[in-house]
Amino acid sequence: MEFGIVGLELSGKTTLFSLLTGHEPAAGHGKPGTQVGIAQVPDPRLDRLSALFAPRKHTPATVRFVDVPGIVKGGSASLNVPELRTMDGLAVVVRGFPSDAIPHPEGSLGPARDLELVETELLLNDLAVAGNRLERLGRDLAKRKAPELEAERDALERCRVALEAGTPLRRIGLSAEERRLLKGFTFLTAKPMLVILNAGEEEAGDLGGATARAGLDGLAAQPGVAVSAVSATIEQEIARMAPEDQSAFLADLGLPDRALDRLLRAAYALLGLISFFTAGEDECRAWSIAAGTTAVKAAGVIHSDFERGFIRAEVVPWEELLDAGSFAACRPRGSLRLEGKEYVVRDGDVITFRFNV
Ligand SMILES: Nc1nc2c(ncn2[C@@H]2O[C@H](COP(=O)(O)OP(=O)(O)OP(=O)(O)O)[C@@H](O)[C@H]2O)c(=O)[nH]1
Ligand SMILES: [Mg+2]
Repeated sequence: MEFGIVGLELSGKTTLFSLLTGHEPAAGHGKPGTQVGIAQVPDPRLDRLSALFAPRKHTPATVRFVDVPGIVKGGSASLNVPELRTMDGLAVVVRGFPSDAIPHPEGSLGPARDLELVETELLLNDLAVAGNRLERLGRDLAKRKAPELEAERDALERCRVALEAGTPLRRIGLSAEERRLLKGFTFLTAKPMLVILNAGEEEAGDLGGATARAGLDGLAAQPGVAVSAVSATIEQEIARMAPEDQSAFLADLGLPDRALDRLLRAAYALLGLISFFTAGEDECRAWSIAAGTTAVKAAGVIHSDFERGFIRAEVVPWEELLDAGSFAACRPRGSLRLEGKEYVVRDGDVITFRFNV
């Protein structure tokens, strides 16, 4: 899974990126302003499985984050970052922390206004992409009629009308066919959006209240939108501490959990992702799949051979495996099930795939 971190200038994007990935960007390193980092997805279930199997390898799921330069109002070109286009979702950071030392590009705090500014720039960027393509399609269609091109034009036209009315594409309910036709354009407003309020330290103990006061809590009702909150600087300080010290500081600030746990949980829910595990003495590993994925497709996430030569899946829910203490002990209890290709994998399943190639 990949998320692009976007937002107005000085909203705390890079601070949040470092907090999530542990990657502290060095000045002048790589492309100016664009940073890529990997977050390991915390999962206590995987930790418990590793405690049981003591495997040679412990492999959490990962999420890739890309941190890009701030969006400048009226400059939707600042969104022309190739890395952003392939992302599964966008994390939009809006500033909620007061500070006299750090200027706000709009001159004052206004999280809801800032989000609207970001949304406008996303809309304008998509509109430019749709407009360019429609123009070229118009020229091509004048020369020769082609049903595939006409279908593409109709889908793009529908997008343009929505975008001009200020409606992000994630809200217009694109059909599967329209999605197929539009896939190559990687529209930014079609991507799921995780809005992250970056609240001040004094609000860290009441992030839910901060989100409501900022006028952002209603957003989560929109399709493809989720809302979360952090207090980036202070939470980054906590993230840098030794794990055994973190909970005392979290409790002290009134934070319910670590920012990493909170944000990745929100991101998984937004994208409709669940986790299954493979476990043994060799490796305990978490895999992310879309909810509703069948066993044969889940096998393919591990290796295409697993999918091609799929015979069956041996499935046990993680708690039952831990209760039993080993796969062998699951058998007499009847908790290890044999499932076929069409079995729909559940969150927390531990799966051993049998295959033949
Ligand atoms: N007080 C306070 N300061 C913060 C917080 N988050 C970020 N900052 C500060 O705000 C400044 C900008 O933070 P960055 O993380 O660099 O913001 P950015 O959005 O990446 O900025 P650009 O990439 O320049 O657009 C830094 O001095 C941070 O230390 C916060 O939660 N509280
Ligand atoms: Mg930055």
